[in-house]
Amino acid sequence: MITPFESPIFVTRPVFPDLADYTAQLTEIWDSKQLTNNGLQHKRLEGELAEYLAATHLKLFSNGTLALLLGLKALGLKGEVITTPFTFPATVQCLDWNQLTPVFCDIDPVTLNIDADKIESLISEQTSAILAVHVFGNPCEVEKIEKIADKHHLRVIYDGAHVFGTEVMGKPIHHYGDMTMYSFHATKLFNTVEGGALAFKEDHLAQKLDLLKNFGLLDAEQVVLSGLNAKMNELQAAMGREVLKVVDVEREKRHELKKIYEAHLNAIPGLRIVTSLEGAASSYQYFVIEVDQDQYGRTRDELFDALADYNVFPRKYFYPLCSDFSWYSRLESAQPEKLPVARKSVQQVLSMPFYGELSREAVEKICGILKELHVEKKEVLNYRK
Ligand code: T4K
Repeated sequence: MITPFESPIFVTRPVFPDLADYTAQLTEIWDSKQLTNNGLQHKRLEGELAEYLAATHLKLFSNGTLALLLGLKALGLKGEVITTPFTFPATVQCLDWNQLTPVFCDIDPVTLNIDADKIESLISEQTSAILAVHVFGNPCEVEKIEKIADKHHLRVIYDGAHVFGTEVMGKPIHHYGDMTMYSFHATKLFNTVEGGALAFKEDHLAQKLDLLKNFGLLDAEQVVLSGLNAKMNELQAAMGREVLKVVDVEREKRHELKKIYEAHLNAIPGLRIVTSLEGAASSYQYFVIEVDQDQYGRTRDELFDALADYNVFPRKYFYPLCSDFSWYSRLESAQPEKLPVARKSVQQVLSMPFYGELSREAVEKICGILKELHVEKKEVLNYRK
């Protein structure tokens, strides 16, 4: 048996900037006496990110969830929103908090993104938008979704929590749809510890979002709408400015690790690498496999448990399906038979350790472990007895 790792290997590790550089930013914050409420660091990061991502408008938030929640609010959506059951709970919880009803659409078996070909049949008179997720950093079929939305006069919002800096057909990914949310959580390729942003094109949304994230305060004496506190503070913004300096290096390191995983895993029966559609880019946010029990000889859950003995701790992103949340049990679109692909994938996915600090040797060893744990067909018969 391959010897277990000495220390635990997690699904990810945050990107840390140079400590001395961050400390220098902190000194500036200390001198300025401004800790939050649209200070200098906030203004600078907003500008730097808009430039880096080539966004017409970009607004910062205290986290990705509040960015999405308030983005949906700013668009004034009503009724039903077609979305995916295969996502982090935040996506659909943002609909709940806006009194919008999710209509769950099944997913594509290759990318695990919403299946664009199944959206149209779910549109009703109540539908106001499509909320799609670029799952694991692999882009949705943005052009197909745009055509459907144009035909039926629907808004399109992307949960782009996983697609920082990704392009589709030579354009920044937020070019597609009315609005894209980015998450800058510690576990994301680009982080501000906690944080998020909205990228959008319509000018009138800029002031609305500024108001929504700051209690609806127009000035010290006028409250013009019902908002929330969703502001990014100066320490977060300064962290982001330093992480932005190293994010390209991080992406390149992950690119190299992905190649190593691919080279080894393609030879192991029953492990499918979740990929982008032909020709589409990936953000290198997660490296995800699907475990086919018949060919691999173990279920995903058995593999997950076995990896723990080697001190390897992947994650079952995204398990459970959002459509299985108890409060959706009466929704027709949440019924298990309506979502066969999502239902199968949710039992098979495993997000493997994937972050720049992980060494080449560690990835090779993880692949060796995956090979060691593969059970040959004749062994499977004995194993299951
Ligand atoms: N939409 C989608 C599609 C999302 O995936 C997410 C968030 C959102 C929306 C919401 O965006 P935010 O509001 O979060 O900006 C993590 C993250 O908390 C969450 O941001 C992320 N998606 C989700 C996929 O993963 P957990 O509960 O799995 O995280 P946790 O704490 O178990 O961390 C995973 C591993 O990372 C740990 O085993 C060790 C490592 N880690 C983590 C942290 C926080 C570290 O080494 N250091 C750290 O500081 O949710």
